Amino acid sequence: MPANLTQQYHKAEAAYRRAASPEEELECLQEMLRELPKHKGTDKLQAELKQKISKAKKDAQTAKSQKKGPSFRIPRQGAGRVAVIGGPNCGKSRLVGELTRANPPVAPYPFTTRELSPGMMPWEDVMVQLIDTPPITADVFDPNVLSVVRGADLVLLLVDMGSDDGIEQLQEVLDQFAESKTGLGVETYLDENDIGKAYTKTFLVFNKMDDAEAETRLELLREFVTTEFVELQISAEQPRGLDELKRAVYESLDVVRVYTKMPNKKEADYDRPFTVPRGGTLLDVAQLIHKDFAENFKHARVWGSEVHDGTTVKGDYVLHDKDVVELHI
Ligand SMILES: Nc1nc2c(ncn2[C@@H]2O[C@H](COP(=O)(O)OP(=O)(O)O)[C@@H](O)[C@H]2O)c(=O)[nH]1
Ligand SMILES: [Mg+2]
Repeated sequence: MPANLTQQYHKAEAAYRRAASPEEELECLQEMLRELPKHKGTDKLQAELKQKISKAKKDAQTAKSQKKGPSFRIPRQGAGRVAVIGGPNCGKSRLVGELTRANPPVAPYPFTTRELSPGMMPWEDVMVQLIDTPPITADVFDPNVLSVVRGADLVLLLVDMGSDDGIEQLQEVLDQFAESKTGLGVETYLDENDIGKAYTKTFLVFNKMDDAEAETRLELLREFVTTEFVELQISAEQPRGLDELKRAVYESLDVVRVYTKMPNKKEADYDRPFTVPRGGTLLDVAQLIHKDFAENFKHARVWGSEVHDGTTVKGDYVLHDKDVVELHI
């Protein structure tokens, strides 16, 4: 990695990884190129970016002429986005239904969920967006599922432990991703040796552990499939293990909560925290409130566990979980 990449560059790179269309990819790549410090040490990266830009331009042209565009446009909401994926009938819709207020159709036959359906999962005082997806098999792999996985902060890969087919179905899903430019990873990252390949952090979730033969199947599964993903055992139906799952999901997002307070008010707005990635600054929060707000922002006072109450700070102040901030413009 060349030295001194700006924060803007890293943001554009993260957005590039999530891009859902060639147009978005192009915008992000152009931003990355603008933000890249131009010197000998970045020659290689510059060349790579230019190569990707010309490819994205072509792709954007093709997409335009086919007039298809991405058919999935679910706005991001809440502290993060989680894709729930797996083979047919493994309980994806049931799980999303249990964890959110959404009501995706649940049925004892495969291929019920043809479209993507989002729902919001409450955890403590924040919300996390879950997206239910159509099943993946050796024959069927909806490109929309790929875009959702690519743009997600976390993937829950469900395995049907209530059926003898669960192991094979899991293998089929893993095989599909192995052949794709979108990968399932222990962490989220861009593959530096394979242009355009991006991995999204994945948890392996064994569902239907209430089934009498689930334990036996799990032992068998371990003989055939090895992954390094974090593993969780649940029953969406019973339900069992869902609190642990929710906590693990929230923690994996690695965000901090911030409560804002108006200068003229005594109490902060504790109902609706803003969330920013850990390491985020006051300016990031100001940006979330309003673009103008970030531009006109002068200073803030902070109350929290790591600072003296009411300390005056500038935009580069790094936030801690549950800080209360009073922004002044
Ligand atoms: N025993 C048991 N059945 C479940 C569980 N989760 C889902 N199911 C059942 O499995 C079937 C498929 O569920 P569904 O959510 O539609 O699967 P999807 O195709 O992955 O969305 C339904 O009959 C559910 O009631 C579970 O934890 N235990
Ligand atoms: Mg479904």
